[in-house]
Amino acid sequence: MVGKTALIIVDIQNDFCEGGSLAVPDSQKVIDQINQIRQNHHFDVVVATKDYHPANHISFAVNHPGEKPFTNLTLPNGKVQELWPNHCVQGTSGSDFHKDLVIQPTDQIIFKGKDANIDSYSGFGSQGEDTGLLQYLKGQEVSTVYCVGLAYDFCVGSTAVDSAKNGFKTYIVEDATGSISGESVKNMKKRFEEYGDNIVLINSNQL
Ligand code: VGL
Ligand code: ZN
Repeated sequence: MVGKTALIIVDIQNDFCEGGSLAVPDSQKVIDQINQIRQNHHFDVVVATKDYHPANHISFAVNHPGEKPFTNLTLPNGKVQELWPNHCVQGTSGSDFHKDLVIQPTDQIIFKGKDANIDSYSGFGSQGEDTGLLQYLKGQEVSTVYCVGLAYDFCVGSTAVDSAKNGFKTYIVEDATGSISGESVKNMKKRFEEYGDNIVLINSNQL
């Protein structure tokens, strides 16, 4: 039996879009591209993720006195945490989907980064946070995953890595993504290497 396809739309939330606290360049183009993709192609399953942090979240620089956003901090447990401006705080408009993003009632919404002490870039979660995405995709008999959204170098890339790790044939539709920095794009692409053909970078005209 051939498995089903899933489109995973990562973090198209106000804070990552133009005017937001952690705005990613070209977000409006990304939104338009995602809507176009949905209009022109069928996916058996559509998932939209939300970064969804409490105000005291570990990734917010303000919660670490003396530390600045866009720097790295080594936590007491040895993990390196990137620090960010406050973003996607639970219950604020910054955490809402951008008004131009097409969302259907049947789309599965997945929340991540909900625990104050755990950051999850991946829609699948991270050590200590299970978002339910893996179980959902398995339940829907998905075998192929297409990743789009913001930001390529953090949440989209991490979601793709976990998708491949979990055995899904994984595509990133690059022209439907936006990135925070060239340096972190380079680092993310290095992480893709060990997955060979299980992570494929394409553009929407190859769908
Ligand atoms: C993201 C930084 C912090 C993302 C989320 O969605 O790529 N980036 N939290
Ligand atoms: Zn975040």
